[in-house]
Amino acid sequence: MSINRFLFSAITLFSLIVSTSSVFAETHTINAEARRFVADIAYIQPGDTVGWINMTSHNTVSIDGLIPEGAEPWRSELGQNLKLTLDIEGVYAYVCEPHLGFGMVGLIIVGEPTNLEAVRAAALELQGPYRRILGKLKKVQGPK
Ligand SMILES: [Cu+2]
Repeated sequence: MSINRFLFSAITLFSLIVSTSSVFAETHTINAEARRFVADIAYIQPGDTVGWINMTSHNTVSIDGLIPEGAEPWRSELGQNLKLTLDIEGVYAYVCEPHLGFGMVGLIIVGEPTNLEAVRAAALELQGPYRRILGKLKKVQGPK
């Protein structure tokens, strides 16, 4: 086998592995526009990735008790364009700490919002500007 032919086979095999493993996973962009996230409610599927962009002067911080059980909490650095892959189904609530007072909060719904009632109950306990999350939660329809 010539070296070219070997390389061709190796590349073909590699492409096949890469394409089959990512065939269903998508990346969804959340744009930090002025003092809001667009989309403020992102609907994605388990295994998809969310990527926050234009995060200069912003951050994204998940809220304890307002993400599905077993999911990893997150906290980005100020100005960091964070990418996260979310595998566990449910509702995830997060805020931008510097602009929380402006209502810069967001939700990510992975698959069905199976934990919506638990998240709503936990959100009722929040204080001050964190309660802006309640308004967003009202826009989410319960699981089918
Ligand atoms: Cu912000």
